[in-house]
Amino acid sequence: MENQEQLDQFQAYVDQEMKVEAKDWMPEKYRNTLIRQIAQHAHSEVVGMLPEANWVTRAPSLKRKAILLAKIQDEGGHGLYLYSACETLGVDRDTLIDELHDGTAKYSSIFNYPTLNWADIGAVGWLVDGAAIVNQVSLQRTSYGPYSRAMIRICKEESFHQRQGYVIMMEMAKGTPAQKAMAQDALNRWWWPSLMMFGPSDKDSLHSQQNMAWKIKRHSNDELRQKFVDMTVPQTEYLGLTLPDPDLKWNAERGHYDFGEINWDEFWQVVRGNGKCNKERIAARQKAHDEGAWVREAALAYAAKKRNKKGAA
Ligand code: BYC
Repeated sequence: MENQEQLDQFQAYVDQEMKVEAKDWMPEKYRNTLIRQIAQHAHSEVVGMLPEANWVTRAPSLKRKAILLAKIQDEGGHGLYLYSACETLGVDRDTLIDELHDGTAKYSSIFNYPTLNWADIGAVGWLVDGAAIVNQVSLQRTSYGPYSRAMIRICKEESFHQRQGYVIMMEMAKGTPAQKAMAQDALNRWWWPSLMMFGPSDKDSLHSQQNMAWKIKRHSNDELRQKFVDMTVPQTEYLGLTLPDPDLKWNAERGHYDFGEINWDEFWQVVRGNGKCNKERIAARQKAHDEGAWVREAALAYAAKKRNKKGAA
């Protein structure tokens, strides 16, 4: 049973910027909210492989195909670090995967939008990985040690991902009028969903207040969203493209860009499973899991064989 003294001591510990480690005492609510967030993050990495995988066989050159493959492999690796970080909290990976497949666990709304053409791969790298970096740089300082260390490693790779997307956008935006139109169209479709990645506005965020007090989150959803907007506007201007928001304008008083209202109805619809690709994504993950059963069985059999050999020796 938790008592107030333990909770106060825990709060004082995180207030000193000390990292909480797997074997340390922690409030059950702290443990559970971390399992929820890290699992959602891990699921996002592996589901996030799907929209990009859609273009591996249709990449416009061998070089682009190799780069895209490397990026998608990185995402699988991120999923691995994050599932491992989550397991340190006492939950096993099979349970987490089951929760993804049965719809109990969430993953980022962004991956329920389709990648319709090659320009989308540029927009995803630039905007989706760009938004992910803004969120994850802040999570490098999260109070749970294993999550923080996973984030440090992941952020290094994400910078390359964002860059490869921006390079695709640069080539298309500076290419033929048809290529530029494709880049603009991709930007139009990915801009608002990218802003939704940061979660509901602060006033509607369920977990922010407690999670910021525990230093799991270091900045609020709206603060990070604003940071992303401010960073992306000059990048868009450099491309010669236009963000699809008539209300976007510099606010000298605030020192930030003002931007239009997000369609929260669309956000919640997608989060609740009614986006364009929710069903397709889960079906693809379930199929990959089923088809990978023999690999898991073979790995277990090999481990048992090694253990037996060691025992005999
Ligand atoms: N999508 O109280 P709130 C990548 C849910 S992968 C879906 O503000 P919190 C990449 C939220 O879970 C990067 N659901 O929550 C990979 C909660 O529901 P529950 C993924 C969302 O946790 C491959 C409810 O709404 N990054 O970059 O304080 C290729 C209320 O929200 C979303 C991460 O996962 C959403 N967008 O804050 C390319 C970052 N937003 O659980 C790229 C880690 C909110 O109560 N996660 N919800 O039923 C976080 O930083 C935080 O969890 C969030 C939300 C900022 C997302």
